[in-house]
Amino acid sequence: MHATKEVNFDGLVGPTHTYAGLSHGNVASMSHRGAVSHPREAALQGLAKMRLLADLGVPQAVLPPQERPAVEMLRVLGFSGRDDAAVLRAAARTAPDLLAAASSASAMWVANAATITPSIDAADGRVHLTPANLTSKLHRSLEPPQTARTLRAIFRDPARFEVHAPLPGGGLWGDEGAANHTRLAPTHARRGLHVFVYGHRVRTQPGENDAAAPRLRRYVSRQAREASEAVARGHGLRARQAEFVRQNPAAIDAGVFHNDVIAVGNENVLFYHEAAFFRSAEVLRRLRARYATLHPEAAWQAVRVPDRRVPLAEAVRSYLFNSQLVTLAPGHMALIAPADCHDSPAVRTYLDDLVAEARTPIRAVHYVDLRQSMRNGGGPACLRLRVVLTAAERAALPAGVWFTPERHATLAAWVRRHYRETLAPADLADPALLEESRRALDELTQLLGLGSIYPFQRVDDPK
Ligand code: SUG
Repeated sequence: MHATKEVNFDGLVGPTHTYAGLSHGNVASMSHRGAVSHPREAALQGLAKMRLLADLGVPQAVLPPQERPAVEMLRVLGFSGRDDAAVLRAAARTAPDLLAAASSASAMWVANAATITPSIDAADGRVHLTPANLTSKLHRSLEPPQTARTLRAIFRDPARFEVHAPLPGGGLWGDEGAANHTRLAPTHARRGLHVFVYGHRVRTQPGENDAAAPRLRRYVSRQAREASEAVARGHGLRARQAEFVRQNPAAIDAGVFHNDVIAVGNENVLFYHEAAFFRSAEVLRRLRARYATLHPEAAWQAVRVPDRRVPLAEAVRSYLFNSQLVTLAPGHMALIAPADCHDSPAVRTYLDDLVAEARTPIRAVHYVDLRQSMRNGGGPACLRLRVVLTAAERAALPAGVWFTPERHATLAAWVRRHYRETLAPADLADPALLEESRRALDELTQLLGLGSIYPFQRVDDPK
C-alpha cells in the first residue's frame, strides 16, 4: 500500500441549507427555488456518504460549514439596524433575494473550495492550495475569505503546505476550484497530469481554436482559462504537467455549470461524456500525448460515454458524472453515484453493463441518497475536495478533522442537537436561526479542534 493517499475532505452541510434558486445555469437550483428544505436530513445524508467512503477504506476528513446568514454582507449592502436581528429584518422586508444569498449554505460544495497541487507535482515540494474566488455568483463570492481561514487552520505547517490567497476577481476572472480540475496519474503517488477545464478566455487569442467555439446562448461560463493558468503558475506546477482544455459550450448551455457535472477522473481513468469537451477527439489526443511524456511506460484509459447510451440531458438530470471515482485496490475502482442514477433506467442500465463487462477498472457502483444537496445541483463529487497527501503530510493535520466511526456518531448527534428539521425561505429572517447557527459552529470548532476560525468567535477583532 502506498504511503501517499488521496484524502476526501467533505463539506459538512450548514444549518441554513435552503433552496433559493440562486444559481442561474444550474438546472436543479433553478427548478427548486422556494421549496422547503430539510437541513437536518441534508447534513445526515452528507455524513452517511462520508461513512460509506470511510468504510470502503478511503481516507475521509471533514471541512466545517461557514457562518450564515452573513450579516456582515447585508450591512455592506446597506441594510442597517441596531443589532443583527434588525439587519435581517430590514433585508427580509425589501430584498429577500439578498437575504437568501447571504444565508446560503453553498460552502458545503467544497469541490469549489480550492484547487490543489500535491507536493510531488509542485516545484518546491509542498502541497499548494488556492481557494477559489467564486466570483460568478453573489452567494458563492462570500466564501473565499472563510475558506482561506479554514484551510489555514487545517493545513497549518508552512514547511509542508501553502494556502494561497484567492485570485482577484474582476470581469471574467472566475475561478471555481477543483470542480474544473482533474489529475491523471498511474497512481496517486506518482507525478500527475493536471487537466484544467475552462469555459471561456478573458482575452481571445487571435488565431486560436477557441475563437471558433460556438457561443453560449442560455447560460454563462464560470471558469476563465487565465484563472486556471494563474493557479497552475502560483502552485509551481511544471508546464509539462498541465493541460488546459475548453469545455463544450453546448454542455454549459445544457446545465453543465462545472466540468465535474460531465467528467470525473481518478488515477489512470478519465470517465467522461462525449459532449464534455470542445473538439473532444483533439483534446483526447493532446492528453494522451502529454501523459505519454510523463509516463511512457504506463497506459491510461478514457472511458467515453456516448450520447446514445446516456443523453446529455439525462447525464445532467441524474448527475452520473458527479459520481466519485475512487480506488479500492490497485486496478479496482468504484463509482459512488447519486441514487438518482439508480432511478434513471438509461443510466442504471449503462452502469450495470459497465461493471458487468469489466473492460475498465470500474468494478462496482455504490448509490448514495444525497437528494437534499442534489436539489441544489450538488452531487457526491461536489461535496468533496480531494487532497493527495503523503503519510507525513497527513500526520501534520489536526487530528479532529479525520472522519472515524466515533466522529460520525459525534457529528450526527451534533446535527440532531442543532439543525432544524425544515426551513422555508421566510424562516431566514428569524434571528433565532442566526443564533442557532453560531452556537452550532462554535461547538463544531471545538469538536474538530480547529480553534476560533469564524469572525463571530473573535470578539476582539475590530473588523
Ligand atoms: O454553485 N448550487 C451550487 C452547486 C455547486 C455544485 N458543485 C460542483 N459541481 N462542484 C452552485 O451552483 C444553489 C444554491 C441555491 O440555489 O439556493 C447553489 O449554489
